[in-house]
Amino acid sequence: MDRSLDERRREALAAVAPGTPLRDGLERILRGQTGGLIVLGYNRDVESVCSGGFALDVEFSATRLRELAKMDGAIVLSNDHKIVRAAVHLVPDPSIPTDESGTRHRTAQRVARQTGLPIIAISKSMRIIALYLDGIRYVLEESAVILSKANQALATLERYKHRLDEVSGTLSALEIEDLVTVRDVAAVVQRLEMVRRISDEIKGYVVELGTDGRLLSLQLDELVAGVDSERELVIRDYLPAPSTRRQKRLVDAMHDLDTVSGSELLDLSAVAHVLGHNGTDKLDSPVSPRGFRLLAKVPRLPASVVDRLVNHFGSLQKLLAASIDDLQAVGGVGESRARSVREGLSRLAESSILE
Ligand code: 3AT
Ligand code: 3AT
Ligand code: MN
Repeated sequence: MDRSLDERRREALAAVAPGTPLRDGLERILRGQTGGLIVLGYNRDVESVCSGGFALDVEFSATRLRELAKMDGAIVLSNDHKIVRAAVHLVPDPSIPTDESGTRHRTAQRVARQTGLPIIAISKSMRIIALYLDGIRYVLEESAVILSKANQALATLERYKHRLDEVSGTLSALEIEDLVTVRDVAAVVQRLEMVRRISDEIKGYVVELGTDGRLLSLQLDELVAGVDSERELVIRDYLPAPSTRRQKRLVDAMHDLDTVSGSELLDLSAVAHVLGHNGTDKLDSPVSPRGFRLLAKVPRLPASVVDRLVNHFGSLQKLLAASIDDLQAVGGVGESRARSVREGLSRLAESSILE
Protein backbone atom coordinates (compact mmCIF):
# COMPACT_ATOMS: atom_id res chain seq x y z
CA MET A 1 0.00 0.00 0.00
CA ASP A 2 3.10 2.20 0.18
CA ARG A 3 2.80 3.64 -3.29
CA SER A 4 4.82 6.64 -4.34
CA LEU A 5 3.17 10.05 -4.54
CA ASP A 6 4.02 10.17 -8.24
CA GLU A 7 2.14 6.93 -8.90
CA ARG A 8 -0.90 8.07 -6.92
CA ARG A 9 -0.83 11.46 -8.62
CA ARG A 10 -0.87 9.85 -12.07
CA GLU A 11 -3.72 7.57 -11.03
CA ALA A 12 -5.76 10.51 -9.72
CA LEU A 13 -5.05 12.62 -12.81
CA ALA A 14 -6.09 9.68 -15.00
CA ALA A 15 -9.42 9.43 -13.12
CA VAL A 16 -10.22 13.09 -13.89
CA ALA A 17 -8.67 13.25 -17.38
CA PRO A 18 -10.68 14.63 -20.32
CA GLY A 19 -13.01 12.00 -21.72
CA THR A 20 -13.85 10.49 -18.32
CA PRO A 21 -17.39 10.89 -16.87
CA LEU A 22 -15.86 12.46 -13.78
CA ARG A 23 -14.14 15.20 -15.78
CA ASP A 24 -17.39 15.80 -17.65
CA GLY A 25 -19.10 16.34 -14.28
CA LEU A 26 -16.37 18.70 -13.08
CA GLU A 27 -16.58 20.76 -16.28
CA ARG A 28 -20.36 21.03 -15.82
CA ILE A 29 -19.90 22.29 -12.27
CA LEU A 30 -17.30 24.77 -13.52
CA ARG A 31 -19.69 26.08 -16.19
CA GLY A 32 -22.57 26.13 -13.71
CA GLN A 33 -20.51 28.41 -11.44
CA THR A 34 -21.73 26.84 -8.22
CA GLY A 35 -18.33 25.63 -7.06
CA GLY A 36 -17.91 22.17 -5.59
CA LEU A 37 -15.97 19.99 -3.18
CA ILE A 38 -15.58 16.30 -3.99
CA VAL A 39 -13.88 13.49 -2.07
CA LEU A 40 -12.59 10.73 -4.39
CA GLY A 41 -12.97 7.65 -2.23
CA TYR A 42 -14.73 6.49 0.90
CA ASN A 43 -13.09 4.85 3.90
CA ARG A 44 -13.04 5.11 7.70
CA ASP A 45 -10.90 8.23 7.61
CA VAL A 46 -13.44 9.96 5.34
CA GLU A 47 -16.34 8.76 7.48
CA SER A 48 -14.71 10.32 10.53
CA VAL A 49 -14.61 13.81 8.93
CA CYS A 50 -18.18 13.72 7.53
CA SER A 51 -20.92 15.58 9.35
CA GLY A 52 -24.52 16.16 8.26
CA GLY A 53 -25.69 15.90 4.69
CA PHE A 54 -27.37 12.71 3.51
CA ALA A 55 -26.41 9.24 2.35
CA LEU A 56 -26.98 8.11 -1.23
CA ASP A 57 -26.03 5.02 -3.16
CA VAL A 58 -26.42 5.88 -6.81
CA GLU A 59 -24.38 5.26 -9.93
CA PHE A 60 -22.21 8.15 -10.95
CA SER A 61 -23.36 10.46 -13.69
CA ALA A 62 -21.98 13.84 -14.67
CA THR A 63 -25.41 15.50 -14.49
CA ARG A 64 -26.14 14.07 -11.01
CA LEU A 65 -22.80 15.38 -9.79
CA ARG A 66 -23.57 18.81 -11.17
CA GLU A 67 -27.05 18.88 -9.57
CA LEU A 68 -25.69 17.82 -6.17
CA ALA A 69 -23.02 20.51 -6.40
CA LYS A 70 -25.75 23.13 -6.36
CA MET A 71 -26.18 22.41 -2.66
CA ASP A 72 -23.76 23.67 -0.06
CA GLY A 73 -21.24 21.17 1.26
CA ALA A 74 -19.21 18.33 -0.20
CA ILE A 75 -19.96 15.26 -2.32
CA VAL A 76 -18.34 11.94 -1.47
CA LEU A 77 -17.71 9.27 -4.11
CA SER A 78 -16.91 5.65 -3.31
CA ASN A 79 -13.66 4.08 -4.54
CA ASP A 80 -15.49 2.83 -7.65
CA HIS A 81 -17.02 6.32 -8.12
CA LYS A 82 -20.59 5.73 -6.94
CA ILE A 83 -22.12 8.78 -5.29
CA VAL A 84 -22.38 7.87 -1.61
CA ARG A 85 -22.93 11.17 0.25
CA ALA A 86 -23.92 14.72 -0.60
CA ALA A 87 -24.30 18.09 1.11
CA VAL A 88 -21.78 16.90 3.68
CA HIS A 89 -20.01 19.28 6.02
CA LEU A 90 -16.40 18.11 6.19
CA VAL A 91 -14.71 18.61 9.54
CA PRO A 92 -10.99 17.78 9.26
CA ASP A 93 -8.56 18.13 12.13
CA PRO A 94 -8.03 21.93 12.42
CA SER A 95 -4.42 21.46 13.52
CA ILE A 96 -3.49 20.10 10.07
CA PRO A 97 -1.60 22.91 8.31
CA THR A 98 -3.03 24.54 5.21
CA ASP A 99 -1.86 27.51 3.18
CA GLU A 100 -5.21 28.13 1.44
CA SER A 101 -7.52 30.99 2.47
CA GLY A 102 -11.13 30.20 1.42
CA THR A 103 -12.99 27.66 3.59
CA ARG A 104 -13.63 25.25 0.68
CA HIS A 105 -9.97 25.09 -0.29
CA ARG A 106 -8.67 24.95 3.28
CA THR A 107 -11.00 22.01 3.85
CA ALA A 108 -9.89 20.29 0.62
CA GLN A 109 -6.20 20.51 1.50
CA ARG A 110 -6.73 19.30 5.10
CA VAL A 111 -8.98 16.39 4.14
CA ALA A 112 -6.45 15.33 1.47
CA ARG A 113 -3.71 15.32 4.11
CA GLN A 114 -5.84 13.54 6.68
CA THR A 115 -7.26 10.78 4.45
CA GLY A 116 -4.55 10.32 1.80
CA LEU A 117 -7.32 10.40 -0.84
CA PRO A 118 -7.53 12.82 -3.78
CA ILE A 119 -9.88 15.76 -3.13
CA ILE A 120 -11.22 18.06 -5.83
CA ALA A 121 -12.17 21.67 -5.22
CA ILE A 122 -13.96 23.61 -7.93
CA SER A 123 -13.64 27.28 -7.17
CA LYS A 124 -16.68 29.41 -7.77
CA SER A 125 -14.77 32.68 -7.51
CA MET A 126 -11.65 31.74 -9.49
CA ARG A 127 -13.22 29.33 -12.00
CA ILE A 128 -10.51 26.69 -11.46
CA ILE A 129 -10.60 22.94 -10.86
CA ALA A 130 -7.89 21.89 -8.39
CA LEU A 131 -6.87 18.42 -7.28
CA TYR A 132 -5.35 18.00 -3.80
CA LEU A 133 -3.20 14.99 -3.06
CA ASP A 134 -1.51 14.86 0.34
CA GLY A 135 -0.70 18.53 0.81
CA ILE A 136 -0.08 19.30 -2.82
CA ARG A 137 -2.38 21.17 -5.19
CA TYR A 138 -2.54 20.50 -8.92
CA VAL A 139 -4.63 22.74 -11.15
CA LEU A 140 -6.46 20.81 -13.86
CA GLU A 141 -5.75 22.77 -16.97
CA GLU A 142 -7.58 22.82 -20.26
CA SER A 143 -6.34 20.34 -22.83
CA ALA A 144 -5.15 23.15 -25.12
CA VAL A 145 -2.82 24.46 -22.41
CA ILE A 146 -1.40 21.02 -21.62
CA LEU A 147 -1.07 20.19 -25.31
CA SER A 148 1.04 23.24 -26.00
CA LYS A 149 3.42 22.27 -23.19
CA ALA A 150 3.41 18.67 -24.40
CA ASN A 151 4.21 19.70 -27.97
CA GLN A 152 7.18 21.73 -26.77
CA ALA A 153 8.42 18.70 -24.84
CA LEU A 154 7.85 16.55 -27.93
CA ALA A 155 9.99 18.90 -30.04
CA THR A 156 12.76 18.64 -27.44
CA LEU A 157 12.40 14.86 -27.44
CA GLU A 158 12.78 14.80 -31.23
CA ARG A 159 16.04 16.75 -30.98
CA TYR A 160 17.34 14.49 -28.19
CA LYS A 161 16.37 11.39 -30.14
CA HIS A 162 18.14 12.62 -33.24
CA ARG A 163 21.32 13.20 -31.24
CA LEU A 164 20.93 9.80 -29.56
CA ASP A 165 20.73 8.09 -32.94
CA GLU A 166 23.97 9.82 -33.94
CA VAL A 167 25.99 8.83 -30.87
CA SER A 168 24.49 5.35 -30.86
CA GLY A 169 25.48 4.84 -34.51
CA THR A 170 28.99 6.06 -33.73
CA LEU A 171 29.23 3.61 -30.83
CA SER A 172 28.20 0.72 -33.08
CA ALA A 173 30.89 1.63 -35.60
CA LEU A 174 33.54 1.94 -32.89
CA GLU A 175 32.47 -1.39 -31.41
CA ILE A 176 32.97 -3.13 -34.74
CA GLU A 177 36.48 -1.61 -34.99
CA ASP A 178 37.16 -2.27 -31.27
CA LEU A 179 38.01 1.39 -30.72
CA VAL A 180 35.52 2.29 -27.97
CA THR A 181 36.50 4.52 -25.04
CA VAL A 182 34.52 5.07 -21.85
CA ARG A 183 33.61 8.51 -23.19
CA ASP A 184 31.74 7.02 -26.19
CA VAL A 185 29.74 4.73 -23.91
CA ALA A 186 28.96 7.51 -21.42
CA ALA A 187 27.78 9.74 -24.28
CA VAL A 188 25.24 7.11 -25.39
CA VAL A 189 24.02 6.41 -21.86
CA GLN A 190 23.72 10.14 -21.21
CA ARG A 191 21.57 10.61 -24.32
CA LEU A 192 19.47 7.53 -23.57
CA GLU A 193 18.74 8.87 -20.11
CA MET A 194 17.90 12.36 -21.40
CA VAL A 195 15.44 10.81 -23.86
CA ARG A 196 13.96 8.65 -21.11
CA ARG A 197 13.44 11.65 -18.81
CA ILE A 198 11.74 13.87 -21.34
CA SER A 199 9.55 10.98 -22.52
CA ASP A 200 8.56 10.33 -18.90
CA GLU A 201 7.46 13.96 -18.67
CA ILE A 202 5.40 13.53 -21.85
CA LYS A 203 3.83 10.33 -20.45
CA GLY A 204 2.58 12.51 -17.57
CA TYR A 205 0.91 14.85 -20.07
CA VAL A 206 -0.64 11.88 -21.88
CA VAL A 207 -2.24 10.80 -18.59
CA GLU A 208 -3.53 14.30 -17.87
CA LEU A 209 -4.93 14.66 -21.40
CA GLY A 210 -7.01 11.48 -21.32
CA THR A 211 -8.79 11.02 -24.65
CA ASP A 212 -7.26 14.29 -25.90
CA GLY A 213 -3.80 12.71 -25.58
CA ARG A 214 -4.18 9.80 -27.97
CA LEU A 215 -2.28 11.35 -30.86
CA LEU A 216 0.47 12.53 -28.52
CA SER A 217 0.74 9.01 -27.13
CA LEU A 218 1.19 7.53 -30.61
CA GLN A 219 3.87 10.09 -31.47
CA LEU A 220 5.67 9.36 -28.21
CA ASP A 221 5.58 5.59 -28.69
CA GLU A 222 7.00 5.90 -32.16
CA LEU A 223 9.86 8.15 -31.05
CA VAL A 224 11.00 6.11 -28.06
CA ALA A 225 10.41 2.54 -29.26
CA GLY A 226 13.30 0.42 -28.01
CA VAL A 227 15.00 3.13 -25.96
CA ASP A 228 14.39 1.44 -22.59
CA SER A 229 15.79 -1.88 -23.72
CA GLU A 230 18.77 -0.17 -25.38
CA ARG A 231 19.61 1.47 -22.05
CA GLU A 232 19.79 -1.89 -20.33
CA LEU A 233 21.76 -3.45 -23.18
CA VAL A 234 24.47 -0.77 -23.14
CA ILE A 235 24.88 -1.14 -19.39
CA ARG A 236 25.09 -4.94 -19.70
CA ASP A 237 27.70 -4.52 -22.40
CA TYR A 238 30.02 -2.37 -20.34
CA LEU A 239 29.46 -2.98 -16.62
CA PRO A 240 32.89 -3.99 -15.28
CA ALA A 241 31.65 -6.76 -12.98
CA PRO A 242 32.62 -10.35 -12.30
CA SER A 243 30.05 -12.51 -14.05
CA THR A 244 28.64 -14.03 -10.86
CA ARG A 245 27.54 -10.66 -9.49
CA ARG A 246 26.66 -9.07 -12.80
CA GLN A 247 22.90 -9.33 -12.31
CA LYS A 248 22.86 -7.39 -9.07
CA ARG A 249 25.20 -4.71 -10.30
CA LEU A 250 23.00 -4.19 -13.34
CA VAL A 251 20.01 -3.39 -11.13
CA ASP A 252 22.16 -1.04 -9.04
CA ALA A 253 23.52 0.77 -12.08
CA MET A 254 20.03 1.18 -13.57
CA HIS A 255 18.78 2.57 -10.27
CA ASP A 256 21.75 4.93 -9.90
CA LEU A 257 21.15 6.21 -13.41
CA ASP A 258 17.47 6.84 -12.61
CA THR A 259 18.45 8.97 -9.63
CA VAL A 260 21.35 10.95 -11.10
CA SER A 261 20.56 14.67 -10.89
CA GLY A 262 19.96 16.74 -13.99
CA SER A 263 23.29 18.57 -13.68
CA GLU A 264 25.28 15.37 -13.05
CA LEU A 265 23.73 13.90 -16.15
CA LEU A 266 25.41 16.64 -18.20
CA ASP A 267 28.82 15.57 -16.85
CA LEU A 268 30.20 12.56 -18.76
CA SER A 269 32.55 11.58 -15.90
CA ALA A 270 29.59 11.40 -13.53
CA VAL A 271 27.74 9.17 -16.01
CA ALA A 272 30.83 6.97 -16.39
CA HIS A 273 30.99 6.69 -12.61
CA VAL A 274 27.41 5.39 -12.49
CA LEU A 275 28.45 2.75 -15.02
CA GLY A 276 31.25 1.65 -12.70
CA HIS A 277 34.06 3.33 -14.65
CA ASN A 278 35.62 5.79 -12.24
CA GLY A 279 39.01 7.36 -11.70
CA THR A 280 40.90 10.19 -13.33
CA ASP A 281 41.40 10.13 -17.10
CA LYS A 282 38.96 7.24 -17.15
CA LEU A 283 37.00 8.77 -20.01
CA ASP A 284 39.78 8.05 -22.49
CA SER A 285 40.35 4.45 -21.39
CA PRO A 286 39.58 1.80 -23.97
CA VAL A 287 36.71 -0.62 -23.25
CA SER A 288 35.18 -3.53 -25.16
CA PRO A 289 31.52 -4.51 -25.27
CA ARG A 290 30.23 -7.99 -24.42
CA GLY A 291 27.97 -7.82 -27.48
CA PHE A 292 24.43 -7.66 -26.04
CA ARG A 293 23.47 -4.44 -27.80
CA LEU A 294 24.61 -5.41 -31.30
CA LEU A 295 23.25 -8.97 -31.02
CA ALA A 296 19.86 -7.44 -30.14
CA LYS A 297 19.92 -5.87 -33.61
CA VAL A 298 20.10 -9.30 -35.28
CA PRO A 299 16.53 -10.13 -36.37
CA ARG A 300 14.55 -12.93 -34.70
CA LEU A 301 17.17 -13.82 -32.12
CA PRO A 302 15.57 -14.71 -28.75
CA ALA A 303 17.05 -13.01 -25.66
CA SER A 304 17.92 -16.40 -24.13
CA VAL A 305 20.09 -17.24 -27.14
CA VAL A 306 21.75 -13.80 -26.98
CA ASP A 307 22.62 -14.49 -23.33
CA ARG A 308 24.09 -17.88 -24.19
CA LEU A 309 26.13 -16.49 -27.09
CA VAL A 310 27.58 -13.73 -24.91
CA ASN A 311 28.33 -16.16 -22.08
CA HIS A 312 30.07 -18.49 -24.49
CA PHE A 313 32.19 -15.97 -26.38
CA GLY A 314 32.57 -13.27 -23.72
CA SER A 315 33.11 -10.34 -26.08
CA LEU A 316 31.78 -8.82 -29.26
CA GLN A 317 35.17 -9.16 -30.97
CA LYS A 318 35.17 -12.92 -30.42
CA LEU A 319 31.60 -13.10 -31.71
CA LEU A 320 32.58 -11.17 -34.83
CA ALA A 321 35.48 -13.57 -35.40
CA ALA A 322 33.36 -16.69 -34.84
CA SER A 323 32.68 -19.02 -37.76
CA ILE A 324 29.35 -20.75 -38.32
CA ASP A 325 30.87 -23.89 -36.77
CA ASP A 326 32.05 -21.93 -33.71
CA LEU A 327 28.56 -20.46 -33.28
CA GLN A 328 26.94 -23.90 -33.46
CA ALA A 329 28.97 -24.99 -30.44
CA VAL A 330 26.59 -22.89 -28.34
CA GLY A 331 23.53 -24.67 -26.89
CA GLY A 332 20.30 -23.89 -28.74
CA VAL A 333 22.11 -22.64 -31.85
CA GLY A 334 21.53 -24.90 -34.83
CA GLU A 335 22.93 -24.44 -38.31
CA SER A 336 20.28 -22.03 -39.60
CA ARG A 337 20.42 -19.87 -36.50
CA ALA A 338 24.24 -19.85 -36.60
CA ARG A 339 24.02 -18.74 -40.22
CA SER A 340 21.57 -15.93 -39.46
CA VAL A 341 23.75 -14.68 -36.57
CA ARG A 342 26.81 -14.77 -38.82
CA GLU A 343 24.99 -12.89 -41.60
CA GLY A 344 23.35 -10.47 -39.16
CA LEU A 345 26.69 -9.52 -37.62
CA SER A 346 28.37 -9.17 -41.01
CA ARG A 347 25.58 -6.92 -42.21
CA LEU A 348 25.90 -4.77 -39.07
CA ALA A 349 29.66 -4.57 -39.58
CA GLU A 350 29.20 -3.40 -43.18
CA SER A 351 26.54 -0.83 -42.39
CA SER A 352 28.44 0.58 -39.41
CA ILE A 353 31.51 1.84 -41.27
CA LEU A 354 32.77 5.04 -39.59
CA GLU A 355 32.25 8.23 -41.56
P1 3AT B 1 -28.47 26.43 -14.45
O1 3AT B 1 -27.28 25.73 -14.99
O2 3AT B 1 -28.66 26.20 -12.97
O3 3AT B 1 -28.55 27.84 -14.85
P2 3AT B 1 -30.38 24.27 -14.99
O4 3AT B 1 -30.60 23.77 -16.36
O5 3AT B 1 -29.56 23.48 -14.11
O6 3AT B 1 -29.75 25.72 -15.14
P3 3AT B 1 -32.34 24.68 -12.83
O7 3AT B 1 -33.02 23.42 -12.47
O8 3AT B 1 -31.24 25.20 -11.98
O9 3AT B 1 -31.83 24.58 -14.34
O10 3AT B 1 -33.39 25.82 -12.96
C1 3AT B 1 -33.04 27.16 -13.11
C2 3AT B 1 -34.23 28.02 -13.41
O11 3AT B 1 -34.74 27.74 -14.71
C3 3AT B 1 -35.39 27.80 -12.52
C4 3AT B 1 -36.53 28.23 -13.32
O12 3AT B 1 -36.71 29.64 -13.19
C5 3AT B 1 -36.10 27.97 -14.75
N1 3AT B 1 -36.82 26.78 -15.27
C6 3AT B 1 -36.47 25.50 -15.12
N2 3AT B 1 -37.38 24.68 -15.70
C7 3AT B 1 -38.33 25.46 -16.24
C8 3AT B 1 -39.54 25.22 -16.98
N3 3AT B 1 -39.94 23.99 -17.28
N4 3AT B 1 -40.23 26.28 -17.37
C9 3AT B 1 -39.84 27.53 -17.07
N5 3AT B 1 -38.72 27.82 -16.39
C10 3AT B 1 -37.98 26.82 -15.97
P1 3AT C 1 -14.46 29.58 -3.85
O1 3AT C 1 -13.18 29.80 -4.59
O2 3AT C 1 -15.15 30.85 -3.40
O3 3AT C 1 -15.38 28.67 -4.61
P2 3AT C 1 -13.46 29.25 -1.15
O4 3AT C 1 -12.30 28.38 -0.84
O5 3AT C 1 -13.28 30.72 -1.19
O6 3AT C 1 -14.09 28.74 -2.55
P3 3AT C 1 -15.78 29.71 0.52
O7 3AT C 1 -15.36 30.06 1.89
O8 3AT C 1 -16.15 30.78 -0.42
O9 3AT C 1 -14.61 28.83 -0.13
O10 3AT C 1 -16.91 28.60 0.61
C1 3AT C 1 -17.60 28.19 -0.55
C2 3AT C 1 -18.42 26.97 -0.30
O11 3AT C 1 -17.61 25.85 -0.03
C3 3AT C 1 -19.35 27.02 0.86
C4 3AT C 1 -19.62 25.58 1.10
O12 3AT C 1 -20.63 25.09 0.22
C5 3AT C 1 -18.35 24.91 0.72
N1 3AT C 1 -17.57 24.54 1.89
C6 3AT C 1 -16.72 25.31 2.57
N2 3AT C 1 -16.23 24.64 3.65
C7 3AT C 1 -16.79 23.40 3.63
C8 3AT C 1 -16.70 22.25 4.46
N3 3AT C 1 -15.93 22.23 5.53
N4 3AT C 1 -17.40 21.15 4.13
C9 3AT C 1 -18.18 21.18 3.05
N5 3AT C 1 -18.34 22.22 2.24
C10 3AT C 1 -17.65 23.33 2.52
MN1 MN D 1 -14.98 32.18 -1.68
